Amino acid sequence: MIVRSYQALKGTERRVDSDGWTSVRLLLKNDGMGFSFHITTIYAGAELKMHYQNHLEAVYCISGKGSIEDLETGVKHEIKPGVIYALDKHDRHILRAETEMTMACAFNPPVTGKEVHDESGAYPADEEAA
Ligand code: 9YT
Repeated sequence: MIVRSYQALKGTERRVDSDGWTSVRLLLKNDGMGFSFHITTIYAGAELKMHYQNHLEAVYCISGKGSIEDLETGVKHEIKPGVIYALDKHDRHILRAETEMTMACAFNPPVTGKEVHDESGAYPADEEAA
């Protein structure tokens, strides 16, 4: 069994900071769960264009308010506490935070913790998993 605390991990290398967001990775690939699990804070006013070509991601909004735009269709959805979005088609999207948002995110395949977004807003495929 793995038991961990967000409070304990947020001051360690499991916290990753980037433009407009910070994320604490509570579960990573080497935990062997088949997915990774992150608590991500999106800063107020952030506009994040992303395209996870190598991963599926589900994101549940715990707090805050914003929107997600599907860049294939142009459709926008309101994101608020209780709403989940799942990028089941590796959907190109823009996440906009009106206020600071706290999100719980699961990635399949799991991220290793070393990834950074490339210019297309993707994380690279895990070479070891191929
Ligand atoms: C909501 C979202 O996808 N934000 C980007 C960061 C990502 N959740 C991560 O790497 O933890």
